Amino acid sequence: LVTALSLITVTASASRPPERPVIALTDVLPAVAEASPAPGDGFRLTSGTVITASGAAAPVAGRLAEALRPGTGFPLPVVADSGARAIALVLEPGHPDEGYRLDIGPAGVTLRATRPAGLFAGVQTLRQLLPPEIESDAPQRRRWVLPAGTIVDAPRYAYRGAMLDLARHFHEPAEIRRYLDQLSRFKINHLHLHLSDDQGWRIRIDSWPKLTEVGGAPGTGVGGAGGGFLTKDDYRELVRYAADRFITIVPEIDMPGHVNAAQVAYPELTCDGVAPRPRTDMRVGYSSLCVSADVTYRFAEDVIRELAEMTPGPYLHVGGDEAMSTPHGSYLTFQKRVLPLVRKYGKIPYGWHEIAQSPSAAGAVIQFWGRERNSPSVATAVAAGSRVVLSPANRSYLDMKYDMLTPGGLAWAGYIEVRTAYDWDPARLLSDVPESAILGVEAPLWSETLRDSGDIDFLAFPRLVAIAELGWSPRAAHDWSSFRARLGAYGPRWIRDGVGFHRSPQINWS
Ligand code: TNX
Repeated sequence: LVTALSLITVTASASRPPERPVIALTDVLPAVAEASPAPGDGFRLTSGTVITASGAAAPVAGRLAEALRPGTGFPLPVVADSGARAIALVLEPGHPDEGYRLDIGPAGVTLRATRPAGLFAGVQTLRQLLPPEIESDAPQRRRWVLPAGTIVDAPRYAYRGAMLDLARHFHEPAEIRRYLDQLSRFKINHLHLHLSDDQGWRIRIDSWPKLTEVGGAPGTGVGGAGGGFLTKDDYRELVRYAADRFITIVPEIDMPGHVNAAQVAYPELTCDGVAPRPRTDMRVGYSSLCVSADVTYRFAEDVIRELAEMTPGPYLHVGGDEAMSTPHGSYLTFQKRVLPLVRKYGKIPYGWHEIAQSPSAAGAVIQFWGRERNSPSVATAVAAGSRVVLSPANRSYLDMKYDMLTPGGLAWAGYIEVRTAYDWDPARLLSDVPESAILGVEAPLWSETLRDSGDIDFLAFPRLVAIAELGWSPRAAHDWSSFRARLGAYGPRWIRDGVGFHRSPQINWS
């Protein structure tokens, strides 16, 4: 009888094609920390596959199902438990923060993490292990097979960010949601919104209503095109949308420079009380709040309080860059009063690296945008307990042109082709700052030349992925030829997803 049964099994398995995956376990962006492929069949998704999850894992399972249903046409119900062939999402202790373990075999898939954020990261990996047609919005007739084996993965840095400048050109909530969707694919977990600058003010502040009535009016922004601002409801909705994708919104109000739009709306924010003219050019460094005036600190406190009230995330960014019209002593006076206000409203102060010149920046997060290999003021702040987010302009600025021929973008920090964005080590950028003080990396996208999502796509992709890999993957995984191959293979996903990425000549796009 035993022999007869095994004969039947052999015949049955010989009559169906092997479940051969088309993607290897390591073909993931950003690179996974550890992958152990297993010989034999992978897991085949069918119309009978179910996703199991309970409690806090259920919403993440819902996101997975939403991602896989359109391309497969399968129902993929999310259920509490089942004996059926399943993709199981399990929350359990013992995994690192945001880390996960993914086991794939012919009988099923198990994704384990300690927190829902870890499951979500694992879901992004799982999506990339299916063929690119999975990105289609209509059912594709093909086999859907995941490669067999185990992935154990966790981020190198806690902070992996992107920044979008809404001030120079406003971007509608729908465009921001679209960017959030793309960012979440690559395990980016912070979106920094640059909400005010010389050309415009983009977030409603109830106690200073003219900020948006004037500073967000039509015609505000570079070139005088567009205009607009986020209402408080828009902002809260974006915070929620981002949180569903395990992304924290970091709001920035830039002070004491970059304030021309605020001063046009409220001339009392200048020292002579005279309103400056609205600005639609791209110059920087000419505006400053009046450091000796009390109204300046009422303004700063009101803005910080209202922003803190609608921001659940831990950080509040107060700019501080390029204050070329604020004398050094005044700059220090200003930061001494303003940085503690961020703490007063329960947030961790965050600013561009110029704030490190102020002793009040102790314990703040410092965003380094320079190029130097050492920065004495940043090192001093680090010694006083500050942590650093790295955004070197000549590596991570997504608004820099790729090369001489790039339409749009700027070039003051140099051209940044994909390899330039990829080939650096966050642990070694600042020789006088220990790696333990590096909170992570961020890729800023300033919007002087950006009008719409097409412009965002073209400058952000593929370079954003290079920064995402530097932030997520262990240094041992850093490898240009591997990155280049994985990026080339990702092209068809972006095409299906309608993302107009730069076809970098450094990459063989498949
Ligand atoms: C510098 S870097 C700026 C921004 C500009 C950007 C353009 C930094 C903190 N400030 O005001 O938009 O260059 O690349």
